[in-house]
Order: sequence, then structure tokens, then C-alpha cells
Amino acid sequence: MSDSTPRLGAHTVGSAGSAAAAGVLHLGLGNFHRAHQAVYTAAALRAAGGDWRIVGVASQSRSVVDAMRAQDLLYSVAEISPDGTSLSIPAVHSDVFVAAEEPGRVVDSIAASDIRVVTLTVTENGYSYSPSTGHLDLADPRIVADLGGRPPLTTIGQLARGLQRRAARSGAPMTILSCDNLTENGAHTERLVREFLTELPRSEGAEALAFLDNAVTFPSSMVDRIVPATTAELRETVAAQLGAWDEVPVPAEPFTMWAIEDRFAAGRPAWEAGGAVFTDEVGRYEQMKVRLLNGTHSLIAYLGALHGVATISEAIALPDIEAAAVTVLRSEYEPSITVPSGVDIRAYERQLFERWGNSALGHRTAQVGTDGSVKLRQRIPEPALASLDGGRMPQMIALTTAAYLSSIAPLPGFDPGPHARAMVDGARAPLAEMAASARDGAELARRAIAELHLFGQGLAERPEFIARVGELVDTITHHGIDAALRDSISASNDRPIPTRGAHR
Ligand code: CS2
Repeated sequence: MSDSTPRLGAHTVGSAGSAAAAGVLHLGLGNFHRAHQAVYTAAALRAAGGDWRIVGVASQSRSVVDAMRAQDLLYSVAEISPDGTSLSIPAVHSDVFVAAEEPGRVVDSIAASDIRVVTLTVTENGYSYSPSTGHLDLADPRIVADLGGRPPLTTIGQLARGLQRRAARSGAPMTILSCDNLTENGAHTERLVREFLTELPRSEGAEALAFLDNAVTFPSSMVDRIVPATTAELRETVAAQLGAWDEVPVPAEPFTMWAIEDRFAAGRPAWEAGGAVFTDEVGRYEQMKVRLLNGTHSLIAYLGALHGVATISEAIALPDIEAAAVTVLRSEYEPSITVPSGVDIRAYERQLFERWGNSALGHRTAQVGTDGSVKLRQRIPEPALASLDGGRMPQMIALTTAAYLSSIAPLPGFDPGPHARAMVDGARAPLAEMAASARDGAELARRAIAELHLFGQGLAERPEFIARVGELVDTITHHGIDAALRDSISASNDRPIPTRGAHR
């Protein structure tokens, strides 16, 4: 930033945005929310007005909150494609704060009657559920502490305590909308909140449970936009284009999609003005997205990282990784889904390859590979089981799993390289401990999948899948990722091997 560049603010853009009051409380003020829901909300406010500005809550970190406060709550979204970068400023937040600093304020805000919708982007990791059972993780000390009555710090605790207070105060209807990549994210969130309330003494939880029955909805939604981390270089590009310094711009691809179940208990912003689709087929959209996009994304990320490349676009440009991506999409994920009405699945797939190939975006393999233990739980078990039940080994899902284990918990002597080492994962420590004492890939796969139940109960009981993962871990360890890729491509070749460009 040159000294003469002014800080982004209402005076530099000539407006602080809409003057509407807030109607939405959003938990998870990360890049994804700021480039997705905020942009749809800006379109909704422009087209239809309404008191639907957003109070944004960051979970722990001060950085976005401090920067937005210094910028009159403004920031820019940089839409990045190989053709260039274009900026917009959504200007839809009416306030921002940090939950860890003001946990009581989260509860009060959920109870406040002007707030009618609570939205969530807290990542797959933010729901405090046990991947092996799908239920609230009662062994999680943070959940135990929230149940004990402290001002809640977990998302599920915040929702439950906020709804409890709302039930006691106004009992005004409201909607909780999950915008995370979880299958049936609405039902999943509702189940966890109910489990939390059920754990409380009856005198505490019963009123809130009745309130949930009568006045609270949990629609599901499918969200989609690739949003990388902000870089120093992006800040400079934005400053040059904007003529003002934005400390927290958000990079995003041009593509964006939002499919929502239209079950709102107390109104909602006119998000369709930004292109959101209201549909009864959200479950199908979610499956399509979580498996085809996210599942294949994980494959590209782990294979790419082990191959030594930093970004998704570099990884998908490698012919063997592209062939593996085509195979996992077409032969392993696609047969497990029902395509939503009106979606042209071939066009959708072609677009996926274009999106992954966006070389200007700089989406890192380490970012997509982070939190694999919770992300893969959403992405791989059901399609893998469907394939196994049909008598076919899902070779590419087994390879994704082996590449994940080798990235996070390498067997002794195997160096997964800097991009895999940069992946953050809550299961890294227990898996690394297993790897350190495992004799071979078979033992690591068995302990992770069958004993730790890393991918739930179903795959824990499929020794043939576990054995294949183990073999591939050994191949990666002793012969490298390229050998494992070639082996998997030829093993899945009971159908024609996809050739380069086969998806086009
Ligand atoms: C990615 C997603 O990091 C990941 O696991 O697969 O964040 C993906 O970029 C988004 O879901 C796209 O909508």
C-alpha cells in the first residue's frame, strides 16, 4: 500500500450501502460467506428491499472484524478468471463481532425478535458431531462445557441456547439455515440442536423443544462457489483497481450457485434476485455438489499435493490426475446420485473441469486438503458403499482415501511434501500415531477405517475396500503417487480408460 492510498470506507466509495435494518444473524464471517450469501443479499436488497441486513459473527478471529470495522463494514469481492479481475462491494453488513469475545451477545442476538433468520457457514468441522455416529459428540469437552451452562462457544450450543432464550422471551418464529457442505444440512443441524436440548435437564430443555416443533424451521441448502484464501498480492491488485486499501478483500471464481428449500418461518431476503434457486430438490443438488464437485476436489487436492503441486489448477492440468478425476466423477460418484430436474449433468461436469482449471484463482491443494477427516466423511462413504454393493471396487475413492492417509499420516520414511504437511486436520495426531506404529498400509487402513471409524460404520465393515486402500498406501509409500495413480487407472479399466479431454 502506498502511503497515499486511502483506507476503503463509506467516504471512498461514496456510500455505506443499504440503510435497511438487520434481519439475519450470520455465524461464520469467513471468506465463503462474504463472497456468497453477502452477494446474494446485496442483490436481494437492491431488488426488493426489506430489513435484511446481516449481523456477521466471526467465531474466534479478530482479523476480519477489526478490518471491517475500520472500513465502515465494507470489503470487496474480487471475481477472478483468466480474463481478469472484477470487483464489487456487497455492503450488506450492519454490524460484526467475535463470538469468543461476546458469547452472551450471540445468544441474545438469536433471541432478538428483529433477527428472523440465522445462517451458518461454520465448515463441516463446526457442527460438533461424531463422524462415526453422525450424532452430537458428547465426548467433546466444548460441548460438555456448553451443556454445563457457560456462555456457549460451540455453534450447536449457541443455537440451542439462543433458541431456548427466544422460546422464553418472544417465542417469535425463526429459521436456521445451514450453508455448509453437509448432506441434508438442515435436518443435520436440527438433529444436533435437538440432541443438545435433550441432554439438558427437562426443566431447561422442554420449552425450547416445543418451540422448535411449532415455530422454527431448518431448511436445507446447497451452496457453491470456489473461494480461496486472501493473499497479499490480491490486496495490492484490489488497491490498484479500487484506489483504496481493503485489508480483507475476498477472491472468488465467477461461478456461483445456491439452491434452497423454501421453508422460512418468518420471511427471508429475496435471494432469488441474485440467482438463488428455491426448490424441493435441494437433497439432490447437495448430493450432486458434495460428491461430484467436493469429492472430486478432494481427489485432485491429495493427488496434487503428493505430486508436489501447490494449486488445484496445476493438479488438474496433469493428464493422469485429470483421467482419475474423470473416472471418479463418471464411474463412482455420478452413478450414486439422482440428477436434479432440469440440470444437464454433462454440462455441469464440463463446467467443473473449467472451474478447477481456473489458473488465475490460485486455489491451494493444502486448503482443499484441510479437514479431510470431516470433509471426506460427507463425500465418500455412500458412493463407495453403493459401488461395493454393486460388486465393483471404487478404485478412485480408494485412491482418494489412500492419498489422504499418506498426506496426513505418512508411514515411517515417506515424505508427503510441503503441501500435504500444510494441511490442517483434527485427526492428524491420532492418525499419525497409528501410522508411526503401523507395519504397513494394510494395518494403517484397518486401524483408521475399521477401528477409528474414520468414514463411519458402513465402510468399517468392508474389508475388501480397506484392503485396497492399504495396498495403495503401500504403493504410494514405496513407489510414489504416480505409480499408485497408474495402478488405479488400469484397475478401474473394466471400462474404457478415459483419455485426456474425455470430459469435453
Ligand atoms: C472444497 C470446497 O475446500 C474444499 O473442501 O472442496 O471448499 C469447495 O471449493 C466449495 O465447496 C465450492 O463451493
